[in-house]
Amino acid sequence: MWSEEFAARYRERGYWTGTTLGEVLRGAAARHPARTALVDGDTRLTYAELDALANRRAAGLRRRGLAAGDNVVVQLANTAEFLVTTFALLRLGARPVYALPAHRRSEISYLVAHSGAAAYVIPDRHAGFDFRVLAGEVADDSVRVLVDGDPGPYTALADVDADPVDLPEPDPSSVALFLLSGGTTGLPKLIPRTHDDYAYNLRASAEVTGMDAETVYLAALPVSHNFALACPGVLGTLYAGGTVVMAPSPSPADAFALIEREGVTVTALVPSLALLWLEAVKAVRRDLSSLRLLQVGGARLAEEPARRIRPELGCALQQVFGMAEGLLNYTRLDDPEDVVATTQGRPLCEDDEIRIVDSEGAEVAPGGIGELLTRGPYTLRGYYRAEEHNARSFTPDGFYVTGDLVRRLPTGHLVVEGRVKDVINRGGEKVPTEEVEDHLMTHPAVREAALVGVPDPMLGERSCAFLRVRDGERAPALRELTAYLRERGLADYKLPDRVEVRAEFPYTAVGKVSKKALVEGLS
Ligand code: OOB
Repeated sequence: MWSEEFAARYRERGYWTGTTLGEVLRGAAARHPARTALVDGDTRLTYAELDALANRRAAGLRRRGLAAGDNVVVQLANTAEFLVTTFALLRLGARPVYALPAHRRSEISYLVAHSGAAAYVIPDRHAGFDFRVLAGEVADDSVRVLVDGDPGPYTALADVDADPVDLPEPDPSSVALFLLSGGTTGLPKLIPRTHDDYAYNLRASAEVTGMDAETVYLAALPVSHNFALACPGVLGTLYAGGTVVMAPSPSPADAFALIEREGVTVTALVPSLALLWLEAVKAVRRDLSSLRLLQVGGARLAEEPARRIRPELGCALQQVFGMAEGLLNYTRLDDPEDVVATTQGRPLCEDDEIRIVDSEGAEVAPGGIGELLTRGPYTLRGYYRAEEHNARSFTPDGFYVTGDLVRRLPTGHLVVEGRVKDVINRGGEKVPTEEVEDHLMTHPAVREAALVGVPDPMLGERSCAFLRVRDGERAPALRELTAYLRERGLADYKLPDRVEVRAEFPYTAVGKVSKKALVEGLS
């Protein structure tokens, strides 16, 4: 957490206002109770209704034994229930740990154990998968399983309901929720976000995208991810008094129909989906004229598609270079077209401190490429329960070491040039190589494994598993390998796209596998 000195500075400058995230909804409901807050299929909730549901759910959770300070793994898709549960937990002071819908036994069992979860919230089924079966595998009797839909042997969320009670307001400087890190070694890390810091995050983001009560935001990306949650995402939309429209998927078929039906004005995509939309818009005859702004982030957007957004989708583009750890960079609505097409934006806050350093930690010359370090009012100072890892991820004076290689223009805009961290960015989904390699290495035929990103025109990168096989063993084919990893409970997006077998691996001078040489040897 931040020192008193920094906390005082951030309060004094008005970033931290002492508002809790629960109050964000309460305030909006007081200002415009009758406006539509949320659309999910045929469900439409006004601000007053959403606020009241969250209060009832909070009281219901408390009656079932949940209390302030409890951690709760939430794995819900883009549904109304996601927001009701989120605000109920926030008001209670219980802390959501946001898992992605794609996560499976390997990820969830770790999250439940690492957070010491008191509860696990799931849909009954989603995208053809039965989450109750997963719950049976990861949750022992100490973890209460709450189900949106048919509960099976567990508790239905709909029954977690009671007359509202007065709950003490959580301390605004305390942890409100946990996001998952996409960009670290080994297992996913938990990022603590406080009420103060996350409220600033969503408020300032809503301002920088020009959100107001007329905004209709389409949640196309998973709302359990920072981008669609609070940059400005669904929480920023509610703060501004606009309407959140939950999309069942980001496919052009689903999304375009909702844009037309609900008059969507803003949405956010990863670059691979933006490419897909650009292709689909030629064939799908839907009225997208309400769309004012498309945010694109999560991975580098190439200049060519960036320049096609306005003429072909008929809306402005905003590039977003962000991270669950905090720092957000946005191109501004009044930036020149060239800046919007060729940079990944500039920091959200004047007090986002940026350092760009070489491998020795010395600042590079202005305009040079180096690793981005950052410190500021909404950037974490340490991961949850990860002392050893924190020693490597932060400088002694508290800068977060992002692992991203950037260059800064005289205007302050950043261009992302690459990365030094060992993560594959597969269309915005972050594949932590070490985690997958550890799984690969458990395969009986595998002696050594290296997961490497290879360039891909659609996703930016795909993953290739390089294997050395044990003497006398047959190399597993891609299908066998992915089946094996699935069996181990790994999320689908982490499965290798390709397998290559090598007798020997190239090594660097310090004896590490040279992933660079492996990729260069590919045909
Ligand atoms: C977003 O958050 P995460 O935590 O899934 O991933 C962060 C990492 C960054 O460190 C960077 O490596 C990469 O994703 N990234 C980009 C990028 N935006 C994120 N790389 C190049 N260009 C971009 N525009 O991905 C995220 C969080 C909030 C808002 C938007 C994205």
